[in-house]
Amino acid sequence: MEKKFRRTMVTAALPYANGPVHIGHLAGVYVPADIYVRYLRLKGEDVVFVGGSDEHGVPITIKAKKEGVTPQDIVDRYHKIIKESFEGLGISFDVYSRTTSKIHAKTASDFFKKLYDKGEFVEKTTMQYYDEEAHQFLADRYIVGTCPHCGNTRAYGDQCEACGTSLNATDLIDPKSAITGNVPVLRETKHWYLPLDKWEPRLRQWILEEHKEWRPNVYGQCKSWLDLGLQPRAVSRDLDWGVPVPVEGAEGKVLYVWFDAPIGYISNTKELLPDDWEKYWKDKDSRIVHFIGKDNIVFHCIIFPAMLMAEGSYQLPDNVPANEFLNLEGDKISTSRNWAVWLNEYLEDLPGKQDVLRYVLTANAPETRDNDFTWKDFQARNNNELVAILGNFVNRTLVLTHKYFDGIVPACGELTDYDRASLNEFADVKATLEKYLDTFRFRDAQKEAMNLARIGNKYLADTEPWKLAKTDMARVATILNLSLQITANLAIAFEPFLPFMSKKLRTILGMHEFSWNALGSVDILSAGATIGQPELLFEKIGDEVVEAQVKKLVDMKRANALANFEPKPVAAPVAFDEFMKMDIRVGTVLECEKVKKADKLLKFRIDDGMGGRTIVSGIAKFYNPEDLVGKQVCFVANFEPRKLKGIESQGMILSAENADGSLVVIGPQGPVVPGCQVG
Ligand code: B3M
Ligand code: ZN
Repeated sequence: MEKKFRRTMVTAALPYANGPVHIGHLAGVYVPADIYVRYLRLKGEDVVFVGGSDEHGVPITIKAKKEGVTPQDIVDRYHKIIKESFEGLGISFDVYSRTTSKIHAKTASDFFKKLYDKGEFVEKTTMQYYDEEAHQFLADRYIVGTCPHCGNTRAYGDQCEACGTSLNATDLIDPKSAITGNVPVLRETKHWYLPLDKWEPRLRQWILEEHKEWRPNVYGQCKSWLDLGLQPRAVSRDLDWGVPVPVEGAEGKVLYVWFDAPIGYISNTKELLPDDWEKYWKDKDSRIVHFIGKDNIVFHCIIFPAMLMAEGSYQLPDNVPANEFLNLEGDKISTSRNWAVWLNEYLEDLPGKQDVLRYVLTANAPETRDNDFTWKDFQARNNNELVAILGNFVNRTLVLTHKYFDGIVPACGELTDYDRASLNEFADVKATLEKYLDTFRFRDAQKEAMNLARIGNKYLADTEPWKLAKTDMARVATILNLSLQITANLAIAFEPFLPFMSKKLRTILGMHEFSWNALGSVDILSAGATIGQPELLFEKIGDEVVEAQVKKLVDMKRANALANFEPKPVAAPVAFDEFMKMDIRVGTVLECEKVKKADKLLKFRIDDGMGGRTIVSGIAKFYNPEDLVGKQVCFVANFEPRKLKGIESQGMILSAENADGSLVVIGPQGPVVPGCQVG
């Protein structure tokens, strides 16, 4: 299957500049892309890694409106944060630019113009929603309404986030303008459409026949899109933020963000290589690889390729290794609910721990299915793998070299059978790593690199050089020479994954030059060379660190829920008589305790002024039982008794459900004699 390519263009999805990037983006796109690029560079291949911020589109203008600033202010703010945080994590873009750059406006505009001049677009006048108060058409997210598929009342004009269906604004039930809340009217407007149907046969052949090696999730999604049949897609919008449509009579219209964004890859390459960019995109012996998340598959595998086919002079991507999603603590990552670990905050909260995050995200990479990030697992992987295996082996080797040989690489003597067997175990590490990396299996590749450290650890534990030091220094020299060679192998093998650790280790080992080709060999370090002072590569992470992170998450989610609360619609009316059937009383809590084997339930003994009663209530998650003793509560006194976990509950304690789902017990504002009625 391998064709021989002379150069590789690697792109990573352009993040929207309307918020920082989070661990979901990193695990899905940027960490794998960076591993791949570092690997190719180490092999000495010609590779260019292109990224940038996606600064157009409706969400950015909505955010700007909300904050009372311009869209440019928003993208300036987040472009800076995103760019700096990528640098902080060692994501080694050759260029990280933005779609508001001049060069991009020209590239995207020229691209459109070329297709326009070739007659590749279909012009259509259709009815679209218009807000008469805001005097504008309501593109994409400017329309909200009820999803016709799942009933979500907050679906957008382009997509329902609850069920994932992509929508047309006119599909929505009960559409409203996101700007004014008004019911929009329909007005005529003209747009340009790319007839995807025209390219369908070629796309089918190219993907379904010629790229069977693509990941099953990518291939499968493409197949289902193609099997549904492709329709013409509008590539312009009525909006004042974006690249203007370069056609007479198109005032007030811009290119659709998904038309200009992928062209951003090309613009950014031009910015980096003004004279040389074309060969990366157009030569037959160049290869293009797009790293993206699964929600971007259709754009990169169908729409952008159709644009490139229509343009005519570009190569199509060779592979699109899209990942599935990463969840966080068992819950879907969500920017709007603030359920995310933001990269910029991580770098501030856990300074110097870039490689730990990279390691954990790769170990849990959602390559074949959605995966979960938890802080407990983060801690365990750091403490049990990075510290206990990799750090421990390297540290022991360096410390022993200093102790017995004053930090000079000792000469290797004759090898024993055991030495040979150990060396054999990692003889094919290079081939194995390449097999995985070439096929975008980064989890397996990282595991293989860690295996090398395991072999080293076992070798030291089995040979016990510290016991031989008094009797057989020649043997100690051989053991440490081999251990140092394994350490040097680790510095190379881990460079794509843990570049900060690798650099530190190479500095200590004095490996000023190093290459992928040396992997697997045991003469990387020469006898007599000086080794620097040992430094710990990784430190243990304590419970308090991860607990603080979990607390931060929960607090953010809560604050967000409280701030965005919308009351439920009021229930159907009830008559006074009906209401009066309910006998609500005030009581004083005499005792309160947890119910065994039921994590939600508390058992109350209540002074109800009538001899007392027992009530079981599902509020255990929100209260410490002892804090409620002595408090007055309201309860329904004529609620039919029922058994909960074998306890008869004689009533129901009233509580309010807060916006975050927590329950707050209701009681009188001043002291009331137990047994008095509420009404
Ligand atoms: N900005 C969508 C996203 O961040 C979009 C990617 C563009 S890649 C050309 O999911
Ligand atoms: Zn829906």
